[in-house]
Amino acid sequence: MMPIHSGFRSRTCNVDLMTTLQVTEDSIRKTRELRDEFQRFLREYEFGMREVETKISILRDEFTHDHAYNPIEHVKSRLKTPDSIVEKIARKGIDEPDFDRIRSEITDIAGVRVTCSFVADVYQLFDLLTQQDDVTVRVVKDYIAQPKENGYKSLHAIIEVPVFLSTGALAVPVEVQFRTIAMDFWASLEHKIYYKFSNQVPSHLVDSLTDAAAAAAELDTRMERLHREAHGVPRRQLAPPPPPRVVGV
Ligand code: 0O2
Repeated sequence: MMPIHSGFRSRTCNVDLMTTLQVTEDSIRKTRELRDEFQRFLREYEFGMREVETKISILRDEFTHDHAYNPIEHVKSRLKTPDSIVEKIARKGIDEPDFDRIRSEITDIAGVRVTCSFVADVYQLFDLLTQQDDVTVRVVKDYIAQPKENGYKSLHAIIEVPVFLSTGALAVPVEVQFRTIAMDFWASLEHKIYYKFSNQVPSHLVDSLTDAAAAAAELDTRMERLHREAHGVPRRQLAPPPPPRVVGV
């Protein structure tokens, strides 16, 4: 009796085990495929980011050699982390995200931040980059002309650049943020403060930050005036004053 019973039990176990193994192997294969697709997806953005970095660095080198002036203080690039992409998917309420949906709705997966010496440089670089033939401007948010309520200033542009892969050309969106050193200093401190207080910043600090933003703007104006006086740069040689730009063109 025992062996038959055991045999029966063991057959059942084998059937269960086979089913379990099949499911597991299948899910492992699917997970691998998803991982590979996600890596490919992120690589597109990395390539787009590199194209923009190259464009900026060419402009910087050309300025330095031909105009004996470097309007760029520093450039930083970053790819959004998978966690941060997932957070943004949730924040935007994207119910059933697939790669196409993420591509069309999350446009700041690749980001390049260009920190310039003066406000005039910010607009000049923006123009020099966005007027290039292979660059398509999708959205401009001019938080310099229209600062955010908390005092945040920067000129944001979502641009599309072509990336040439073995499979053909691909237009990749890259968010480029242009700002001055003073704006950058303020934004980075504000970011750290919000992080420290998990977004619940005491109101007196919020007020101080708003004051500091005004002080940073005043510093920008004074430094640019000083620079102009010291170098005898007449106004007309600098970039033309920025036209008011519509947020979310
Ligand atoms: P991280 O880590 O810098 O990437 P949208 O993308 O249009 O749906 P979003 O993301 O609000 O909406 O766009 P927006 O207004 O262009 O801002 C995007 C980025 O600008 C932020 O990226 C910050 O880098 C910066 N930014 C905007 N507002 C502020 C601000 O008040 N303070 C600081 N310090 N930075 C700001 P992420 O995705 O928040 O983060």
